[in-house]
Amino acid sequence: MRWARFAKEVVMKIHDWPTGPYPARVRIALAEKDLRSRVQFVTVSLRKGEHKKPDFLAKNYSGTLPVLELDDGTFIAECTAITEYLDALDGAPTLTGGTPREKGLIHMMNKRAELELLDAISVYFHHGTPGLGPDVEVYQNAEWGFRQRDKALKGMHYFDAVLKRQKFIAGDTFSMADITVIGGLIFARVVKLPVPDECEALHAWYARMRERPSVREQLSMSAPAD
Ligand code: GTS
Repeated sequence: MRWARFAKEVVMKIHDWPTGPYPARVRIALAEKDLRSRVQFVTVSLRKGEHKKPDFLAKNYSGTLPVLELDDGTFIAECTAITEYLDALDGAPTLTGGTPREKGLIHMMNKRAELELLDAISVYFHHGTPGLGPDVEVYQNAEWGFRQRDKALKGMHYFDAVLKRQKFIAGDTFSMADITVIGGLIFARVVKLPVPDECEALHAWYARMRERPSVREQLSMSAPAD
């Protein structure tokens, strides 16, 4: 496909915070797709609140990382959207599904991984802990934060049950949904919310995930190994 060949030559920029759990999702996807060498990373300091400054908000209205910048000046935010873009680049998607059924299931489980785990832990981090510090966290609601922490714990049990009946989060192949749960467990470690011991299938799956070079490399940056 001509467009795919063209896309392969383009160097992309990704604005991110190298050790962040959401940026980890895109970095793992890049490694899985062998696209790292095509990306220039631009660090945006979360601790200094650079992601809430007008310069950055002009790139991503939501003020979150990561953001993909294409060479025509297009900005694509949201990990799911960025992963879709990367996965479509070579015309041979491996992370977001090939058939309509795979795509449907992967998107459903990916959204569940965000709602029930990763986003819940993120809210806990920003509301139930000091988060990024008083200069950046201008509004905090601890009660909301703790409710989201409890939701994430329930989410861990849910994904444990899923993994008792199938090998990967969205079925029998590794996908974007696995990467999102990995992001959730990276964040869980940051906020010291361990996966309960009884979630044996989730523990076993994560041990397998950590053997993947893409995940191993990211974990060596994000957090000390378990
Ligand atoms: N829905 C967004 C996505 O999927 O891209 C969420 C992105 C997100 O929350 N990113 C974090 C962020 O910008 C980065 S990190 O915490 O994982 O490093 N957080 C800063 C903030 O103030 O929300």
